[in-house]
Amino acid sequence: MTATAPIRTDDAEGTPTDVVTEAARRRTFAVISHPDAGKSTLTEALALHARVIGQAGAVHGKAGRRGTLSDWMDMERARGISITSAALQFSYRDTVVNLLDTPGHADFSEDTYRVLTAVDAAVMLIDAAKGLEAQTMKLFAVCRHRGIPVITVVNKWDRPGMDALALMDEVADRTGLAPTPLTWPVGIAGDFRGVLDRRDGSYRHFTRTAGGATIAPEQVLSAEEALAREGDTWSQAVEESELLTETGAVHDQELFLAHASTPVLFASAVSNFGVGQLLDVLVGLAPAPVDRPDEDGEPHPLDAPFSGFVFKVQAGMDAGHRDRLAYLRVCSGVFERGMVVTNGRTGRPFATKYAQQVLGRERETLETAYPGDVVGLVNAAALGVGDTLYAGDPVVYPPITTFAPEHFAVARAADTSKYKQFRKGIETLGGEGVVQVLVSERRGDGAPVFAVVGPMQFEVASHRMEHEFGARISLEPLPYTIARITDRESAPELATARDVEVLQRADGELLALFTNKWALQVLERNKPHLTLVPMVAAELG
Ligand SMILES: Nc1nc2c(ncn2[C@@H]2O[C@H](COP(=O)(O)OP(=O)(O)OP(=O)(O)O)[C@@H](O)[C@H]2O)c(=O)[nH]1
Ligand SMILES: [Mg+2]
Repeated sequence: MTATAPIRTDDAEGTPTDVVTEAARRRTFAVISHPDAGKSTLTEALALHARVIGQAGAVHGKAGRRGTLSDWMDMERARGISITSAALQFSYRDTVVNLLDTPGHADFSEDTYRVLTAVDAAVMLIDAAKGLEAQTMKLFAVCRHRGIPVITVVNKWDRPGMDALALMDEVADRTGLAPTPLTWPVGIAGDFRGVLDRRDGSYRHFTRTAGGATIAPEQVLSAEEALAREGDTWSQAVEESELLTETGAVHDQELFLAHASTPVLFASAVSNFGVGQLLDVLVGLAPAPVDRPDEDGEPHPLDAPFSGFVFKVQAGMDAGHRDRLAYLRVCSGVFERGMVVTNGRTGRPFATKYAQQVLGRERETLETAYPGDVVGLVNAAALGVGDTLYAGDPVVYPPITTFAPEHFAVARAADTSKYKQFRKGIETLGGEGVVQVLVSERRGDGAPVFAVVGPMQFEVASHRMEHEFGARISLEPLPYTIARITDRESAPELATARDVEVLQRADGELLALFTNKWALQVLERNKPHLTLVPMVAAELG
């Protein structure tokens, strides 16, 4: 697989082009949904359409295994699910696309949430047969909360599923967003022939390719030709589309950007149907980067000197090199490889010599980046999630929330002679946020506590400790279920209470753990002077 040609960023004279113009041709978005709706498949289909890769599907996985471009971790390939988000940058027509494929599983929702802090729009997938699933609903809520415009894609239309109009009703009733379909399916779910393009009334007929490995040929037909070809199936699509128009389900750019409506497209990611339309919609309708609010809510101008923030840290992408990649979202100015920037958290300089453009697991050197771009900074041991980097006047972007952990377990090295590897692994996984790592003097460094939103995070941490760091661990579950942020003043008194334990997280925050809500309520009632601040619950984001 070869990555895209380097993205042109300089004009003929070699001087940097206008940062505002460059920002205007960036589209930075996340693909989100309930597990299994087809995010990684769609990600690959988009890359295929943009001609970043030559073939989609089985080609990238080993025989008998499924593997997509963005699912690179061995555990992901083995299980067929995404565990960690992946970034892809490519150009399409005159647009630079920064796409982030996220994991759907609720246990990894912190990772998805981190990505949502770094994007300007989201593509929400709905499985045509399953409709709005639990995680989909939570993600719609997170997008509303953060004001992220959502483009909805009804996927898997090649399989039997729900009625298209019924699906639109469900979206309207349950998300509060008015669905405004841009395309409408010709053929019921399971008999996907093409789409009616509601913007010009034309028929886009798709043709299947072997295994969906290549772009599906698309034929554009007029309404008359479509009627002659598809008969009643076409007429039904037209009637339904007219019904939608009568009820006002028509795209309105302002309402979309204001998070009041969501454009809808119909697709089959696995057959590459409807994927070209989605790319065009992303280019045409998805918002470009705008001035990003800083910590105080003050918009920081796009054309200010370089600034950006780290929204994700990932190690272990390259078993041969054991490096650590920090994903930076550029918010203002021009990023140039080699520039020395300041890390706002530490005040220390950071040299950006090893900046890369990321394409799943593949990477290549990146020279210049503009607002909206996602830059991979290699061997960035000094960078943590949420750090702001800047070149000019100091700016601080809002911190990235960690979610309230609900499961806790003590980790111990299975083989005590591997203690060094154990320490290194724990530090790395904690830094990435794979698990939150809590320690206390009483327990000692050899027995850190893993705190997680969902138990699959334990599995990922164990797997990576063993395979990446060569330090197999045992995990002993603890009976706690609730965590609150506390402080140094309250800690001694909390430590004496029953069913409570205070531990320190790697970022210095003190967490009080409770076995149940009654233990917490009793303390809150009897000792109101104690600091016990709730953490963000996973469902609220
Ligand atoms: N029939 C059909 N199957 C699809 C389609 N898109 C994806 N799939 C299949 O659905 C399964 C899940 O696809 P993924 O792309 O891994 O789904 P995902 O949303 O990335 O899953 P997570 O990242 O684990 O949440 C795979 O077996 C895909 O081949 C589609 O359009 N039609
Ligand atoms: Mg996936």
